[in-house]
Amino acid sequence: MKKGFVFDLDGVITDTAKFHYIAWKELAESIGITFDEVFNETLKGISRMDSLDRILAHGNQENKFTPLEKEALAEKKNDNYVKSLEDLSENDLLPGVHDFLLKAREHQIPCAIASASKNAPMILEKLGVISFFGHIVDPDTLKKGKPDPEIFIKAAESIDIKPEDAIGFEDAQAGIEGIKKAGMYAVGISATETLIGADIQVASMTELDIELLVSSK
Ligand code: B16
Ligand code: MG
Repeated sequence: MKKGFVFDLDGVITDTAKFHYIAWKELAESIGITFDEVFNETLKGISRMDSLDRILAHGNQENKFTPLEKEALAEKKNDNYVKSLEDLSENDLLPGVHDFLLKAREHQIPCAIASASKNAPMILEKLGVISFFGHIVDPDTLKKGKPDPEIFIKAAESIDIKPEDAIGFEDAQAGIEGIKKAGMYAVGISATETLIGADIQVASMTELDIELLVSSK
């Protein structure tokens, strides 16, 4: 029997990837780096500074900026990103998410968030679902980002669940790898990509049966 749920945010609870894309594209193009949706896919689940490093390497500019200048670039991107989230509301929850969270509450299954996003608390507040989560891992407290399992282990422990008794929900390959390294059951959520290593994969949360899921080995 599984006893707790750990959710990624972007791509699982809501789709903020398109807003990240627009903000990174604007930043990249302002320093002469071309940026497309294919490259954007490689940034899913990757922290803000690691994303910037990947973008700079993609444009052969990895040694062009000092650490302070890089901080300023990341801040500029984040300011634009946060502005684009102004109208985010419960209408932006991905299909099946609200029902699934209600059922988890009915079954008294504790839930936590394991997102690389420092904006997670603000986003969950705007989506009207923050009260469903017992804990949101602060990415600033992590030594390593996904695919390291640290964020998933911390999330499970924060709701008093052993990783082997938890189910993790992820849309990104790096996240699935982290969940499996943490010793958890992995639910992959993607309609477009095959998530290697996921114990099951669905296109959206509407396909999930909570009773069946908690009884999985
Ligand atoms: P922020 P997740 C990740 O969210 C996004 O997928 C990734 O594109 C983003 O760079 C990262 O959060 C950091 O976000 O700039 O808001 O701190 O999928 O881990 O929920
Ligand atoms: Mg994600």
